[in-house]
Amino acid sequence: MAIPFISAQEAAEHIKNGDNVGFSGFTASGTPKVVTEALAERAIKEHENGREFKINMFTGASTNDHVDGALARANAINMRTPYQSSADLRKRLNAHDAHYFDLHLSELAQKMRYGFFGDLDVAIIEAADINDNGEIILGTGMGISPTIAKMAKKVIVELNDAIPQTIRGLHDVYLPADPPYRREIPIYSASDRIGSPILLVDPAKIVGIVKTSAKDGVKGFADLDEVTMRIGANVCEFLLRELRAGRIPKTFLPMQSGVGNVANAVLHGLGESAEIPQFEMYTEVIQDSVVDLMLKGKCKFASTCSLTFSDDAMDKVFSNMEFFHDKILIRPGEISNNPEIVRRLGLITMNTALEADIFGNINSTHVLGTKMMNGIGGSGDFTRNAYLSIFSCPSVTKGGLISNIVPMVSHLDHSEHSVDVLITDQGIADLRGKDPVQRAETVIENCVNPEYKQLLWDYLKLGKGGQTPHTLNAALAFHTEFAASGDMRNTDWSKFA
Ligand code: 0RQ
Repeated sequence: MAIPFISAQEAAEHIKNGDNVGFSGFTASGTPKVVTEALAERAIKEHENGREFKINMFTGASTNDHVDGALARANAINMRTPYQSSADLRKRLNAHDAHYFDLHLSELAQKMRYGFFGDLDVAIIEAADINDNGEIILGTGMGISPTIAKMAKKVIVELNDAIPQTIRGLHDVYLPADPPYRREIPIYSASDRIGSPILLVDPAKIVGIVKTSAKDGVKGFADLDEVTMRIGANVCEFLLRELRAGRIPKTFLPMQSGVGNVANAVLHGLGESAEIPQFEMYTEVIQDSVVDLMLKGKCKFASTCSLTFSDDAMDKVFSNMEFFHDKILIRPGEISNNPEIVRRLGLITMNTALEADIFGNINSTHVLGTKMMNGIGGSGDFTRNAYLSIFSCPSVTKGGLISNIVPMVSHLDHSEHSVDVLITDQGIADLRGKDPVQRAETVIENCVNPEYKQLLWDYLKLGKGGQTPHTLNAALAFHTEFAASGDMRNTDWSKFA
């Protein structure tokens, strides 16, 4: 029987208050765009009529404004996991209007299959194509799609004709068996294909197809500023140093890079360096810079969970698929970020910190210790298992009122045990093989902004010994000082002596 075409409003009627709902995609790429807008309108009407209407949301990573933005504004989210970057949702979860729990992106799909979060009522999946046998060609991001397609009682498909049909063949849909039957995931190099280009969904579960033409709407990048360029240059310098010393093989190793301007600057810098050989990427997101690196012949291959490209870069790729089709694979998040593969392939990982402490611990998620920014994303999946893990951040933020290097992080995402190198606009701190005091000396000397150097040397001197010589009542003084006077530079250690 043919799968019916339905309106976004009809599709939204299939979702009930309290339902667990799974979403395709990863970042704005491959994420649904119209059913959630209809759902948000419905939630607003229900609330106006005095009825409760909130859903529990499971996504690949962050989404787009049609999903997190619209549903947050409608106050239609009871629970949300695992990563988000919406200003409206951020407000809701920091106010506990929405219950948010953060976890490593590679873990969500398997934890859903293990039954940790209950049944999945509905999956909303964006497709570039679908037939009546339930064979789906996914959009530009895969996320948790294979798992939600399997688990959901009902599936709604958003068929998006803005996705070029030339995307066919880029996906590698694969579901690992669950313990005790799991075997090794047979990826031995970044370009190994292990699954199918098609996602198969039981057609009996598909309640309807909703048509859309909305683009992913990924924004392009701001021009690189001086701080970002200096961080990028420092990361490149460090990698070259490692290559020359033979600690990175001459053939190089696959790279993972996070999202944002710094990641973009680093990749740009690698592209400019004649000494860096051709390399591959095994990562969760590829951005515009990777398209240029491929065209230049610098990046040979990218395994990813999404194509987080601006419209221009997307057009460049999809109008030249003869060139790109054997250079990109889009995988599920649990494979793109899989710790087993990260360790096996020996990835060089590059992620961004909100703040780092002098001992090498990293806070990637909580602004000033309490307010959630985005979530841990895939940074932990990669960092913990890397061949070489690098964190970078600007040395200061808010014009110097905040030092991003502090005595003790106000929230811990990546511990000292997982961080090999810290890089800021000021320089490079290689933390490998150093004890905590040696690490602190290296970080203060090389990474801290001159306006905060003396303050941090003085903090180190306050310590009365121990493996990690913290002064516990002073360890968060930068943060309490910022809360009191709005400027961490006013911190006065004499209060703690
Ligand atoms: O505030 O928005 O008011 O200007 O935080 O800071 O410098 O613009 O940083 O956009 O590169 O994001 C860690 C959040 C960095 C991101 C994080 C303020 C600062 C600004 C943002 P404004 P920037 P970026 C791959 C891997 C975790 C997940 C991850 C992230 C705002 O990289 O979410 O790595 N990482 N995933 O002013 C108070 C500090 C601050 C601070 C910055 N120390 N204290 N505020 N800010 N430092 C991607 C995926 O997993 C999908």
